[in-house]
Amino acid sequence: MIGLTSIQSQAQASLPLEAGVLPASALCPVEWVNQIAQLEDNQMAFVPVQPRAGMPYRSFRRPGELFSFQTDAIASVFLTDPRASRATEVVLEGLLGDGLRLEGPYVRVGSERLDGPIDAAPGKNGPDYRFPPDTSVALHCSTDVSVCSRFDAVNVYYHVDQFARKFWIERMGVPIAFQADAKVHVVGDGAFASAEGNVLKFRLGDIFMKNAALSDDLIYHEYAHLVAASLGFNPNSEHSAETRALSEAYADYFTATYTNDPRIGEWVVTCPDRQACMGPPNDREIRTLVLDPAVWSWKFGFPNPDLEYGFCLRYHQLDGKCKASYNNFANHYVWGMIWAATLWDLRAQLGADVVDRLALEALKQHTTETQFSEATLHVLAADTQLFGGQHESIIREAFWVRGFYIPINNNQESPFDIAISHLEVWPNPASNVIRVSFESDQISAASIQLHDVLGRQILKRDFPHLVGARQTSIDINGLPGGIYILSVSSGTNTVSLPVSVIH
Ligand SMILES: [Ca+2]
Ligand SMILES: [Zn+2]
Repeated sequence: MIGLTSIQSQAQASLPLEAGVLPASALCPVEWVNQIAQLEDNQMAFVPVQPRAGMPYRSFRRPGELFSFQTDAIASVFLTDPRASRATEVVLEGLLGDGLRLEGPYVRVGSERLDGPIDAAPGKNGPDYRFPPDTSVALHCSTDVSVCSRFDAVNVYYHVDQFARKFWIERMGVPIAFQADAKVHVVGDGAFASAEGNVLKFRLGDIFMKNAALSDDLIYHEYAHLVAASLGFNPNSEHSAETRALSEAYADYFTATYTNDPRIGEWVVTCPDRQACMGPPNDREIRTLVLDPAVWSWKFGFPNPDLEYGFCLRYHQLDGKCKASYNNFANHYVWGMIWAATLWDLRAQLGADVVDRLALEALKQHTTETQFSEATLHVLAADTQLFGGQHESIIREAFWVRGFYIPINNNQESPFDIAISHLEVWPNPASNVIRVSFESDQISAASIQLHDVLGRQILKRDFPHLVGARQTSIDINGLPGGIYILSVSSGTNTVSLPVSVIH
């Protein structure tokens, strides 16, 4: 099984809508069809091969080493997406060899329909990639190869190459030591990346999306996943939803900061005609990083269970029914939107020059086990490392606004690193009494504190010097209902859990 990360969804609720009324249940997608594609020829990554025309070069060998010369080519691309501009003539720098194939140091691109599974796309009569754009429905390419546009692979090449050079290498100082292997004209909606073989696939579009090869932000999002993986952060479907949410969030954040636009997929998203179906307006992008913090909040571990984004209401011709769906409702996407929105909030306050570096440094500290609580500490650690901690209070405030609690360690009497483990709080939610247990690995003093969501200390209880397991009960009858943060401190460590009080 190959880990996939993608902007892709097909959620279809098929409930008939009566008399113009949209029942609440119609908004709940009943089906999540996520493509788990088996990618071909993965073993090639481990088999050293002699270079030949059209051979996919893998990350173990720098493509530049295989050719003694490179060639610039002329090309026609959309600088952003088809909505904003007409196609523009650009130079593709440093195609490998004589530039007869769409292959350079950072990416090679081919059409799955026109070039097959291996070859990169050819130019026309030499290093000339000026093909006419085709923005009509691309899906027909899946059945009629004569309508597949040569423009699409060139467009993907240009955006990956520019993002690698201008953003990752020049701006962020990230060395790119792999060549992405991109394919266009893949059947379905959306796009995906797999760090296995550094594969990118861009689909033709179907019900909810147009041709992903023409969407600059989808291209950047998927490529950002490969860069994150090359830096050691590559969660897949076996890892927790929080960790995968972080992965989606950084792919969206780096896309948004590079394009200076918080909307992801605003050109590529689509929704069939709704005819007489009545309901709220469709969302105009797949995701966005400008989100109401009252709704798009982690809520200290209790986010709204029905977070959704990317609404589409359509009339289904064959069924004669109105169908409602969302592009995002899986936890790793909607929770990722909360994290990405927090970074975007911070960018508005501190500027992209600061927050891009904070995000990159925090990402480098993440692992496939990282949860939000640890990830917030990574952002603070990044600030300490890069900026001497000068943005700490603004960072704490931004996370607080989005419902992330970052523990403050004010237990300074013991400078020792005391490991606190097995912190458990039950029942949770609680109405009369909460029970707390934890363990420490050394003889040490410890304290329990309870804070409300405004950061006010409600209760502090000190424990004498002990080692091992400790347990206590806290009477919460007098506390108003809501979310509280319970923290245990010992030595220089503090661990926290959210507690929900319900009366
Ligand atoms: Ca955008
Ligand atoms: Zn993704």
